[in-house]
Amino acid sequence: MKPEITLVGAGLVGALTATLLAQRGFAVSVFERRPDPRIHGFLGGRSINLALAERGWHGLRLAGLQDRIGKLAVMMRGRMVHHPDGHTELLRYGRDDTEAIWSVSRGALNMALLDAAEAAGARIHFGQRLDAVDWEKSSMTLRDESDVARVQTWTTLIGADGAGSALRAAMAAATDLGERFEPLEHGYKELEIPKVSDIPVATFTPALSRQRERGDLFAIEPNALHIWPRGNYMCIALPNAEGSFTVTLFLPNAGNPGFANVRTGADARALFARDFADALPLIPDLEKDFDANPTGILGTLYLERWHLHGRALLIGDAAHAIVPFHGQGMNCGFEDAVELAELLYNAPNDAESAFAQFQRRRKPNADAIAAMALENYVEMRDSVADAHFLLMRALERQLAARKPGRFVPRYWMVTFSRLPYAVAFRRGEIQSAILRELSAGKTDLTQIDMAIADRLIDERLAPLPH
Ligand code: FAD
Ligand code: 8R5
Repeated sequence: MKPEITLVGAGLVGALTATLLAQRGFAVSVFERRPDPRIHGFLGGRSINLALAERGWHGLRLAGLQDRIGKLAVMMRGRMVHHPDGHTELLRYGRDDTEAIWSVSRGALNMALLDAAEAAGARIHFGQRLDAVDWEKSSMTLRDESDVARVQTWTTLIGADGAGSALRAAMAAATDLGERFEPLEHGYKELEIPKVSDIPVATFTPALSRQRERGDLFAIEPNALHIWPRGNYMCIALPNAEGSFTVTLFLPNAGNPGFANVRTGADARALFARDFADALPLIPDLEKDFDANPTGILGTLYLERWHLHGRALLIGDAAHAIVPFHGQGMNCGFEDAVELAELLYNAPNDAESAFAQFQRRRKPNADAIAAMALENYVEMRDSVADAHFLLMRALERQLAARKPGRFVPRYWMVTFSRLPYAVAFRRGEIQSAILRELSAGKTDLTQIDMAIADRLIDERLAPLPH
Protein backbone atom coordinates (compact mmCIF):
# COMPACT_ATOMS: atom_id res chain seq x y z
CA MET A 1 0.00 0.00 0.00
CA LYS A 2 1.21 3.46 -0.91
CA PRO A 3 1.65 5.78 2.07
CA GLU A 4 -0.94 8.57 1.98
CA ILE A 5 -0.28 12.28 2.12
CA THR A 6 -2.96 14.97 2.21
CA LEU A 7 -1.88 18.45 1.17
CA VAL A 8 -3.75 21.68 1.83
CA GLY A 9 -3.12 24.32 -0.85
CA ALA A 10 -2.15 23.83 -4.50
CA GLY A 11 -0.27 27.11 -4.83
CA LEU A 12 3.35 27.13 -5.94
CA VAL A 13 4.79 25.12 -3.07
CA GLY A 14 1.84 22.76 -2.63
CA ALA A 15 1.75 21.84 -6.31
CA LEU A 16 5.51 21.19 -6.45
CA THR A 17 5.38 19.12 -3.24
CA ALA A 18 2.47 17.11 -4.64
CA THR A 19 4.46 16.42 -7.80
CA LEU A 20 7.63 15.32 -6.03
CA LEU A 21 5.77 13.10 -3.53
CA ALA A 22 3.59 11.49 -6.20
CA GLN A 23 6.75 10.81 -8.24
CA ARG A 24 8.20 9.07 -5.19
CA GLY A 25 5.31 6.66 -4.77
CA PHE A 26 3.02 8.46 -2.33
CA ALA A 27 -0.76 8.56 -2.74
CA VAL A 28 -1.24 12.33 -2.79
CA SER A 29 -4.52 14.21 -2.38
CA VAL A 30 -4.57 18.00 -2.53
CA PHE A 31 -7.35 20.35 -1.43
CA GLU A 32 -7.24 23.85 -2.89
CA ARG A 33 -9.57 26.71 -1.99
CA ARG A 34 -9.63 28.34 -5.43
CA PRO A 35 -11.20 26.96 -8.60
CA ASP A 36 -8.94 25.28 -11.16
CA PRO A 37 -7.06 28.17 -12.87
CA ARG A 38 -6.62 26.04 -16.00
CA ILE A 39 -10.39 26.13 -16.47
CA HIS A 40 -11.48 29.36 -14.83
CA GLY A 41 -8.39 31.50 -15.46
CA PHE A 42 -5.97 32.60 -12.78
CA LEU A 43 -7.82 34.64 -10.16
CA GLY A 44 -6.99 38.32 -10.12
CA GLY A 45 -6.32 38.35 -13.85
CA ARG A 46 -3.52 40.92 -13.52
CA SER A 47 -0.10 39.84 -14.74
CA ILE A 48 1.87 39.20 -11.61
CA ASN A 49 5.37 37.92 -12.01
CA LEU A 50 7.99 36.43 -9.77
CA ALA A 51 11.77 36.25 -9.91
CA LEU A 52 12.99 32.69 -10.25
CA ALA A 53 16.55 31.91 -9.16
CA GLU A 54 18.68 28.75 -8.94
CA ARG A 55 16.89 27.20 -5.95
CA GLY A 56 13.58 27.57 -7.74
CA TRP A 57 14.93 26.19 -11.02
CA HIS A 58 16.25 23.15 -9.16
CA GLY A 59 12.75 22.28 -7.93
CA LEU A 60 11.28 22.82 -11.38
CA ARG A 61 13.96 20.59 -12.94
CA LEU A 62 13.00 17.75 -10.58
CA ALA A 63 9.38 18.23 -11.61
CA GLY A 64 10.39 18.03 -15.29
CA LEU A 65 9.30 21.61 -15.94
CA GLN A 66 12.57 23.35 -16.81
CA ASP A 67 11.93 23.49 -20.55
CA ARG A 68 8.27 24.47 -20.29
CA ILE A 69 9.01 27.31 -17.87
CA GLY A 70 12.25 28.24 -19.63
CA LYS A 71 10.23 29.17 -22.72
CA LEU A 72 8.06 31.59 -20.70
CA ALA A 73 10.75 33.20 -18.56
CA VAL A 74 12.35 36.58 -19.23
CA MET A 75 16.01 36.88 -18.30
CA MET A 76 16.94 39.65 -15.86
CA ARG A 77 20.72 39.99 -16.02
CA GLY A 78 21.01 42.75 -13.46
CA ARG A 79 19.56 45.59 -11.54
CA MET A 80 18.74 48.59 -13.75
CA VAL A 81 18.99 51.56 -11.44
CA HIS A 82 16.92 54.63 -12.38
CA HIS A 83 18.51 57.66 -10.76
CA PRO A 84 16.47 60.75 -9.83
CA ASP A 85 17.91 62.70 -12.80
CA GLY A 86 16.59 60.02 -15.16
CA HIS A 87 19.87 58.34 -16.09
CA THR A 88 20.08 54.59 -15.73
CA GLU A 89 22.83 52.09 -15.04
CA LEU A 90 22.87 48.30 -15.15
CA LEU A 91 24.51 46.51 -12.24
CA ARG A 92 24.96 42.89 -13.24
CA TYR A 93 23.90 40.19 -10.78
CA GLY A 94 26.46 37.64 -11.95
CA ARG A 95 29.62 37.37 -13.98
CA ASP A 96 27.85 36.73 -17.29
CA ASP A 97 24.46 35.72 -18.71
CA THR A 98 24.69 32.24 -17.19
CA GLU A 99 24.15 34.04 -13.88
CA ALA A 100 20.80 35.78 -14.18
CA ILE A 101 17.41 35.68 -12.50
CA TRP A 102 14.23 35.05 -14.47
CA SER A 103 10.83 36.70 -14.44
CA VAL A 104 7.91 34.27 -14.78
CA SER A 105 4.17 34.68 -14.57
CA ARG A 106 2.72 33.31 -11.33
CA GLY A 107 -0.36 32.02 -13.16
CA ALA A 108 1.60 30.20 -15.86
CA LEU A 109 3.93 28.70 -13.27
CA ASN A 110 1.10 27.51 -11.06
CA MET A 111 -0.75 25.96 -14.00
CA ALA A 112 2.39 24.13 -15.17
CA LEU A 113 2.90 22.79 -11.65
CA LEU A 114 -0.72 21.61 -11.44
CA ASP A 115 -0.25 19.73 -14.73
CA ALA A 116 2.95 18.15 -13.41
CA ALA A 117 1.31 17.12 -10.13
CA GLU A 118 -1.58 15.44 -11.92
CA ALA A 119 0.72 13.80 -14.46
CA ALA A 120 2.69 12.31 -11.56
CA GLY A 121 -0.54 10.91 -10.13
CA ALA A 122 -1.60 13.46 -7.50
CA ARG A 123 -5.35 14.10 -7.16
CA ILE A 124 -6.21 17.77 -6.82
CA HIS A 125 -9.62 18.87 -5.54
CA PHE A 126 -10.40 22.48 -6.38
CA GLY A 127 -12.90 24.79 -4.71
CA GLN A 128 -12.26 23.03 -1.38
CA ARG A 129 -11.33 25.33 1.47
CA LEU A 130 -9.97 23.89 4.70
CA ASP A 131 -12.14 25.19 7.51
CA ALA A 132 -11.38 23.08 10.58
CA VAL A 133 -9.41 20.03 11.68
CA ASP A 134 -10.56 17.40 14.17
CA TRP A 135 -7.32 16.05 15.58
CA GLU A 136 -9.03 13.30 17.58
CA LYS A 137 -10.89 11.90 14.59
CA SER A 138 -8.10 12.56 12.05
CA SER A 139 -10.59 14.39 9.88
CA MET A 140 -11.12 17.89 8.53
CA THR A 141 -13.99 20.04 7.34
CA LEU A 142 -13.72 21.42 3.82
CA ARG A 143 -16.10 23.98 2.35
CA ASP A 144 -16.85 24.54 -1.32
CA GLU A 145 -17.56 27.90 -3.00
CA SER A 146 -21.17 27.78 -1.82
CA ASP A 147 -19.93 27.17 1.74
CA VAL A 148 -21.27 23.61 1.71
CA ALA A 149 -19.24 21.55 4.17
CA ARG A 150 -17.92 18.04 3.85
CA VAL A 151 -15.77 15.95 6.15
CA GLN A 152 -12.64 14.28 4.89
CA THR A 153 -10.35 11.92 6.77
CA TRP A 154 -6.57 12.01 6.45
CA THR A 155 -3.49 10.14 7.65
CA THR A 156 -0.77 12.81 7.33
CA LEU A 157 -1.47 16.48 6.65
CA ILE A 158 0.86 18.97 4.99
CA GLY A 159 -0.10 22.64 4.95
CA ALA A 160 1.05 24.64 1.92
CA ASP A 161 -1.85 27.05 2.27
CA GLY A 162 0.17 30.25 2.30
CA ALA A 163 0.82 33.08 4.75
CA GLY A 164 -2.77 33.08 6.06
CA SER A 165 -2.70 29.29 6.58
CA ALA A 166 -5.89 27.72 7.91
CA LEU A 167 -3.97 24.57 8.85
CA ARG A 168 -1.63 26.68 10.97
CA ALA A 169 -4.63 28.10 12.84
CA ALA A 170 -5.97 24.58 13.39
CA MET A 171 -2.58 23.38 14.66
CA ALA A 172 -2.25 26.41 16.93
CA ALA A 173 -5.58 25.49 18.50
CA ALA A 174 -4.10 22.11 19.46
CA THR A 175 -0.64 23.24 20.57
CA ASP A 176 1.44 26.40 20.97
CA LEU A 177 3.41 26.89 17.75
CA GLY A 178 5.34 29.85 19.17
CA GLU A 179 3.97 32.04 16.41
CA ARG A 180 5.14 35.63 15.93
CA PHE A 181 4.41 37.98 13.03
CA GLU A 182 6.66 40.99 12.69
CA PRO A 183 5.00 43.53 10.44
CA LEU A 184 7.19 45.75 8.27
CA GLU A 185 6.23 49.41 8.52
CA HIS A 186 6.07 49.52 4.72
CA GLY A 187 3.44 48.33 2.25
CA TYR A 188 3.21 48.03 -1.51
CA LYS A 189 0.99 48.77 -4.48
CA GLU A 190 1.09 47.13 -7.91
CA LEU A 191 0.90 49.19 -11.09
CA GLU A 192 1.54 48.40 -14.75
CA ILE A 193 3.73 49.57 -17.62
CA PRO A 194 1.87 48.19 -20.67
CA LYS A 195 3.62 47.08 -23.82
CA VAL A 196 4.47 50.01 -26.11
CA SER A 197 1.55 49.35 -28.46
CA ASP A 198 -0.87 49.59 -25.51
CA ILE A 199 0.33 53.01 -24.33
CA PRO A 200 -2.05 55.70 -25.69
CA VAL A 201 -0.35 57.82 -28.37
CA ALA A 202 -1.84 60.97 -26.83
CA THR A 203 0.54 60.73 -23.87
CA PHE A 204 3.64 59.72 -25.85
CA THR A 205 7.03 61.21 -25.09
CA PRO A 206 9.46 61.64 -28.02
CA ALA A 207 11.29 58.52 -26.80
CA LEU A 208 8.09 56.48 -26.91
CA SER A 209 7.35 57.72 -30.44
CA ARG A 210 10.76 56.48 -31.58
CA GLN A 211 10.21 53.14 -29.83
CA ARG A 212 6.87 52.76 -31.54
CA GLU A 213 8.34 53.53 -34.95
CA ARG A 214 11.04 50.91 -34.33
CA GLY A 215 8.31 48.41 -33.40
CA ASP A 216 9.62 47.89 -29.85
CA LEU A 217 7.53 45.60 -27.65
CA PHE A 218 8.93 46.65 -24.25
CA ALA A 219 8.84 50.28 -23.09
CA ILE A 220 12.04 49.87 -21.02
CA GLU A 221 14.93 47.39 -21.12
CA PRO A 222 13.31 43.93 -20.93
CA ASN A 223 16.27 41.97 -19.58
CA ALA A 224 16.61 43.66 -16.21
CA LEU A 225 14.97 44.11 -12.85
CA HIS A 226 14.33 47.85 -12.72
CA ILE A 227 14.77 49.76 -9.48
CA TRP A 228 14.02 53.40 -8.69
CA PRO A 229 15.76 53.74 -5.29
CA ARG A 230 14.73 56.83 -3.38
CA GLY A 231 16.14 56.49 0.13
CA ASN A 232 13.34 55.35 2.39
CA TYR A 233 11.17 54.03 -0.43
CA MET A 234 11.42 52.71 -3.99
CA CYS A 235 9.74 51.37 -7.10
CA ILE A 236 10.65 48.20 -8.94
CA ALA A 237 9.54 46.70 -12.26
CA LEU A 238 9.78 43.13 -13.56
CA PRO A 239 9.17 42.24 -17.23
CA ASN A 240 6.33 40.03 -18.43
CA ALA A 241 6.91 37.88 -21.53
CA GLU A 242 4.08 39.61 -23.47
CA GLY A 243 5.77 43.02 -23.22
CA SER A 244 4.38 44.68 -20.11
CA PHE A 245 6.04 45.24 -16.73
CA THR A 246 4.56 44.78 -13.29
CA VAL A 247 5.59 47.81 -11.25
CA THR A 248 5.59 47.69 -7.47
CA LEU A 249 5.70 50.86 -5.40
CA PHE A 250 7.05 50.25 -1.88
CA LEU A 251 6.33 53.03 0.62
CA PRO A 252 6.27 53.41 4.41
CA ASN A 253 2.74 53.17 5.78
CA ALA A 254 3.13 56.40 7.77
CA GLY A 255 5.25 59.49 7.11
CA ASN A 256 5.85 61.39 3.91
CA PRO A 257 5.67 59.99 1.36
CA GLY A 258 3.68 57.14 2.88
CA PHE A 259 0.46 55.33 2.14
CA ALA A 260 -1.32 57.35 4.86
CA ASN A 261 -0.65 60.49 2.79
CA VAL A 262 -0.50 59.05 -0.69
CA ARG A 263 -4.11 57.89 -0.58
CA THR A 264 -5.57 58.39 -4.03
CA GLY A 265 -4.49 57.87 -7.59
CA ALA A 266 -4.11 61.63 -7.91
CA ASP A 267 -1.74 61.70 -4.91
CA ALA A 268 0.23 58.87 -6.51
CA ARG A 269 0.54 60.79 -9.78
CA ALA A 270 1.98 63.77 -7.92
CA LEU A 271 4.49 61.50 -6.16
CA PHE A 272 5.53 59.92 -9.46
CA ALA A 273 5.85 63.34 -11.14
CA ARG A 274 8.29 64.34 -8.41
CA ASP A 275 10.23 61.12 -7.71
CA PHE A 276 9.72 58.68 -10.60
CA ALA A 277 9.40 61.14 -13.47
CA ASP A 278 10.84 58.82 -16.13
CA ALA A 279 8.33 56.09 -15.23
CA LEU A 280 5.23 58.28 -15.10
CA PRO A 281 4.56 58.53 -18.88
CA LEU A 282 4.85 54.73 -19.08
CA ILE A 283 2.02 54.06 -16.60
CA PRO A 284 -1.12 55.32 -18.35
CA ASP A 285 -3.54 53.73 -15.85
CA LEU A 286 -1.67 54.93 -12.76
CA GLU A 287 -4.73 56.46 -11.07
CA LYS A 288 -7.01 53.57 -11.94
CA ASP A 289 -4.49 50.89 -10.85
CA PHE A 290 -3.64 52.75 -7.67
CA ASP A 291 -7.30 53.13 -6.68
CA ALA A 292 -8.32 49.62 -7.74
CA ASN A 293 -5.44 47.56 -6.36
CA PRO A 294 -5.22 46.83 -2.64
CA THR A 295 -2.26 48.07 -0.62
CA GLY A 296 -0.27 44.94 0.20
CA ILE A 297 1.05 44.37 3.69
CA LEU A 298 4.51 42.99 4.39
CA GLY A 299 6.12 41.22 7.30
CA THR A 300 7.96 38.18 8.58
CA LEU A 301 6.30 35.15 10.12
CA TYR A 302 8.30 33.15 12.65
CA LEU A 303 7.15 29.87 14.22
CA GLU A 304 9.02 27.85 16.82
CA ARG A 305 7.33 24.66 15.64
CA TRP A 306 6.29 23.67 12.15
CA HIS A 307 4.85 20.25 12.94
CA LEU A 308 2.47 18.38 15.20
CA HIS A 309 4.34 15.13 15.81
CA GLY A 310 4.02 13.04 12.67
CA ARG A 311 0.50 14.23 11.98
CA ALA A 312 0.78 17.66 10.38
CA LEU A 313 3.50 19.90 8.97
CA LEU A 314 3.59 23.44 7.60
CA ILE A 315 5.77 24.36 4.61
CA GLY A 316 6.32 27.40 2.37
CA ASP A 317 4.75 30.72 3.37
CA ALA A 318 2.47 28.94 5.86
CA ALA A 319 5.57 28.19 7.94
CA HIS A 320 7.85 31.14 7.17
CA ALA A 321 6.45 34.06 5.16
CA ILE A 322 9.16 36.67 4.55
CA VAL A 323 9.47 40.16 3.11
CA PRO A 324 9.96 40.19 -0.68
CA PHE A 325 13.22 42.08 -1.04
CA HIS A 326 15.47 39.19 -1.95
CA GLY A 327 12.91 37.64 -4.32
CA GLN A 328 13.30 34.34 -2.45
CA GLY A 329 9.89 33.46 -0.94
CA MET A 330 8.97 31.00 -3.68
CA ASN A 331 12.57 29.91 -4.21
CA CYS A 332 12.84 29.03 -0.52
CA GLY A 333 9.47 27.28 -0.58
CA PHE A 334 10.60 25.16 -3.55
CA GLU A 335 13.66 24.16 -1.53
CA ASP A 336 11.28 23.08 1.27
CA ALA A 337 9.41 20.89 -1.23
CA VAL A 338 12.60 19.23 -2.47
CA GLU A 339 13.97 18.52 1.01
CA LEU A 340 10.66 17.26 2.35
CA ALA A 341 10.16 14.88 -0.58
CA GLU A 342 13.64 13.49 0.00
CA LEU A 343 13.12 13.03 3.75
CA LEU A 344 9.72 11.35 3.35
CA TYR A 345 11.06 9.15 0.57
CA ASN A 346 13.75 7.90 2.93
CA ALA A 347 11.26 7.33 5.78
CA PRO A 348 7.88 6.72 4.11
CA ASN A 349 6.36 5.24 7.22
CA ASP A 350 7.91 7.53 9.76
CA ALA A 351 6.50 10.98 9.13
CA GLU A 352 7.29 11.96 12.71
CA SER A 353 11.04 11.68 12.23
CA ALA A 354 10.87 13.12 8.70
CA PHE A 355 9.00 16.18 9.99
CA ALA A 356 11.37 16.65 12.93
CA GLN A 357 14.36 16.39 10.58
CA PHE A 358 12.71 18.78 8.14
CA GLN A 359 12.29 21.42 10.82
CA ARG A 360 15.82 20.87 12.12
CA ARG A 361 17.31 21.25 8.63
CA ARG A 362 15.09 24.02 7.27
CA LYS A 363 14.41 26.32 10.21
CA PRO A 364 17.94 27.83 10.42
CA ASN A 365 17.80 28.42 6.68
CA ALA A 366 14.34 29.99 6.81
CA ASP A 367 15.52 32.30 9.60
CA ALA A 368 18.61 33.23 7.57
CA ILE A 369 16.72 34.16 4.39
CA ALA A 370 14.17 36.08 6.48
CA ALA A 371 17.00 38.22 7.88
CA MET A 372 18.74 38.64 4.51
CA ALA A 373 15.46 39.64 2.83
CA LEU A 374 14.96 42.40 5.39
CA GLU A 375 18.53 43.62 4.85
CA ASN A 376 18.14 43.68 1.08
CA TYR A 377 15.38 46.30 1.33
CA VAL A 378 17.86 48.82 2.71
CA GLU A 379 20.41 47.80 0.10
CA MET A 380 17.90 48.16 -2.75
CA ARG A 381 16.22 51.40 -1.79
CA ASP A 382 19.03 53.28 -0.16
CA SER A 383 22.64 52.23 -0.45
CA VAL A 384 22.92 52.36 -4.23
CA ALA A 385 23.52 56.08 -4.03
CA ASP A 386 26.12 56.08 -1.25
CA ALA A 387 29.79 56.58 -2.22
CA HIS A 388 31.18 54.34 0.50
CA PHE A 389 28.69 51.63 -0.42
CA LEU A 390 29.89 51.83 -4.03
CA LEU A 391 33.50 51.47 -2.91
CA MET A 392 32.61 48.39 -0.82
CA ARG A 393 30.74 46.96 -3.78
CA ALA A 394 33.72 47.49 -6.10
CA LEU A 395 36.02 45.96 -3.49
CA GLU A 396 33.66 42.99 -3.12
CA ARG A 397 33.94 42.38 -6.87
CA GLN A 398 37.70 42.63 -6.77
CA LEU A 399 38.02 40.23 -3.82
CA ALA A 400 35.59 37.80 -5.47
CA ALA A 401 37.81 37.77 -8.57
CA ARG A 402 41.00 37.37 -6.47
CA LYS A 403 39.62 34.60 -4.27
CA PRO A 404 37.10 32.56 -6.25
CA GLY A 405 35.40 29.89 -4.16
CA ARG A 406 36.53 31.66 -1.03
CA PHE A 407 35.25 35.24 -1.10
CA VAL A 408 31.89 34.83 -2.81
CA PRO A 409 29.36 37.69 -2.74
CA ARG A 410 26.37 36.94 -0.53
CA TYR A 411 23.92 37.86 -3.28
CA TRP A 412 25.57 35.22 -5.47
CA MET A 413 25.35 32.50 -2.81
CA VAL A 414 21.66 33.24 -2.20
CA THR A 415 20.68 33.57 -5.84
CA PHE A 416 22.93 31.38 -7.95
CA SER A 417 23.87 28.55 -5.61
CA ARG A 418 22.04 26.03 -3.46
CA LEU A 419 24.34 26.49 -0.47
CA PRO A 420 22.21 26.57 2.67
CA TYR A 421 20.91 30.10 3.31
CA ALA A 422 22.41 29.89 6.81
CA VAL A 423 25.87 29.38 5.28
CA ALA A 424 25.36 32.35 2.93
CA PHE A 425 24.26 34.47 5.89
CA ARG A 426 27.20 33.48 8.12
CA ARG A 427 29.85 33.89 5.41
CA GLY A 428 28.17 37.14 4.37
CA GLU A 429 28.66 38.55 7.87
CA ILE A 430 32.35 37.63 7.81
CA GLN A 431 32.78 39.14 4.36
CA SER A 432 31.02 42.37 5.37
CA ALA A 433 33.35 42.71 8.33
CA ILE A 434 36.35 42.23 6.02
CA LEU A 435 35.00 44.84 3.56
CA ARG A 436 34.38 47.30 6.38
CA GLU A 437 37.85 46.79 7.86
CA LEU A 438 39.62 47.15 4.53
CA SER A 439 37.65 50.17 3.34
CA ALA A 440 37.50 52.15 6.60
CA GLY A 441 38.63 55.70 5.90
CA LYS A 442 39.34 54.88 2.23
CA THR A 443 37.79 56.57 -0.79
CA ASP A 444 39.35 54.60 -3.63
CA LEU A 445 40.20 50.99 -4.47
CA THR A 446 43.86 51.88 -5.07
CA GLN A 447 44.23 52.81 -1.37
CA ILE A 448 43.35 49.32 -0.21
CA ASP A 449 46.06 46.93 0.91
CA MET A 450 45.48 43.70 -1.01
CA ALA A 451 48.06 41.77 1.00
CA ILE A 452 45.99 42.41 4.13
CA ALA A 453 42.86 41.48 2.16
CA ASP A 454 44.36 38.13 1.16
CA ARG A 455 45.41 37.40 4.71
CA LEU A 456 41.99 38.24 6.24
CA ILE A 457 40.20 36.10 3.68
CA ASP A 458 42.47 33.10 4.13
CA GLU A 459 42.19 33.38 7.92
CA ARG A 460 38.44 33.79 8.17
CA LEU A 461 36.87 32.05 5.17
CA ALA A 462 37.35 28.36 4.41
CA PRO A 463 37.03 27.37 0.74
CA LEU A 464 33.41 26.70 -0.19
CA PRO A 465 32.38 23.10 -0.85
CA HIS A 466 32.07 22.59 -4.57
P1 FAD B 1 0.84 30.47 -1.92
O1 FAD B 1 1.50 30.64 -3.23
O2 FAD B 1 0.22 31.66 -1.27
O3 FAD B 1 -0.24 29.33 -2.09
C1 FAD B 1 -1.15 29.00 -1.08
C2 FAD B 1 -2.28 28.22 -1.73
O4 FAD B 1 -3.14 27.72 -0.71
C3 FAD B 1 -3.13 29.08 -2.64
O5 FAD B 1 -3.38 28.42 -3.85
C4 FAD B 1 -4.39 29.30 -1.83
O6 FAD B 1 -5.55 29.49 -2.63
C5 FAD B 1 -4.46 28.02 -1.04
N1 FAD B 1 -5.20 28.14 0.22
C6 FAD B 1 -5.17 29.15 1.11
N2 FAD B 1 -5.97 28.91 2.15
C7 FAD B 1 -6.54 27.71 1.91
C8 FAD B 1 -7.48 26.91 2.64
N3 FAD B 1 -8.00 27.33 3.80
N4 FAD B 1 -7.84 25.71 2.11
C9 FAD B 1 -7.31 25.27 0.93
N5 FAD B 1 -6.43 26.00 0.20
C10 FAD B 1 -6.05 27.20 0.69
N6 FAD B 1 8.93 34.91 -4.26
C11 FAD B 1 10.05 34.74 -5.01
O7 FAD B 1 10.79 33.77 -4.80
N7 FAD B 1 10.38 35.62 -5.99
C12 FAD B 1 9.58 36.69 -6.27
O8 FAD B 1 9.92 37.50 -7.14
C13 FAD B 1 8.40 36.87 -5.54
N8 FAD B 1 7.55 37.88 -5.84
C14 FAD B 1 6.37 37.98 -5.18
C15 FAD B 1 5.45 38.94 -5.59
C16 FAD B 1 4.24 39.11 -4.92
C17 FAD B 1 3.26 40.15 -5.36
C18 FAD B 1 3.97 38.30 -3.78
C19 FAD B 1 2.69 38.48 -3.00
C20 FAD B 1 4.87 37.32 -3.39
C21 FAD B 1 6.07 37.14 -4.10
N9 FAD B 1 6.97 36.12 -3.77
C22 FAD B 1 8.10 35.95 -4.51
C23 FAD B 1 6.69 35.20 -2.66
C24 FAD B 1 5.97 33.96 -3.18
O9 FAD B 1 4.81 34.35 -3.86
C25 FAD B 1 5.59 33.05 -2.04
O10 FAD B 1 6.70 32.82 -1.21
C26 FAD B 1 5.08 31.72 -2.58
O11 FAD B 1 3.96 31.93 -3.40
C27 FAD B 1 4.74 30.79 -1.44
O12 FAD B 1 4.11 29.66 -1.95
P2 FAD B 1 3.04 28.88 -1.08
O13 FAD B 1 2.59 27.77 -1.96
O14 FAD B 1 3.62 28.59 0.24
O15 FAD B 1 1.86 29.90 -0.85
N1 8R5 C 1 7.13 40.54 -3.91
C1 8R5 C 1 12.82 40.39 -6.34
C2 8R5 C 1 14.98 40.79 -5.98
C3 8R5 C 1 16.29 41.35 -5.54
C4 8R5 C 1 16.70 42.42 -6.49
C5 8R5 C 1 18.01 43.09 -6.20
C6 8R5 C 1 13.23 42.27 -4.93
C7 8R5 C 1 6.61 42.45 -5.15
C8 8R5 C 1 5.26 41.84 -3.29
CL1 8R5 C 1 11.25 43.76 -3.91
C9 8R5 C 1 11.87 42.45 -4.84
C10 8R5 C 1 13.71 41.23 -5.68
O1 8R5 C 1 18.57 42.95 -5.13
O2 8R5 C 1 18.46 43.82 -7.12
N2 8R5 C 1 14.88 39.72 -6.77
O3 8R5 C 1 13.56 39.46 -7.00
C11 8R5 C 1 11.45 40.55 -6.25
C12 8R5 C 1 10.96 41.59 -5.48
O4 8R5 C 1 9.64 41.87 -5.28
C13 8R5 C 1 8.59 41.03 -5.75
C14 8R5 C 1 8.32 41.17 -7.21
C15 8R5 C 1 7.39 41.36 -4.92
C16 8R5 C 1 6.08 40.77 -3.09
C17 8R5 C 1 5.53 42.69 -4.34
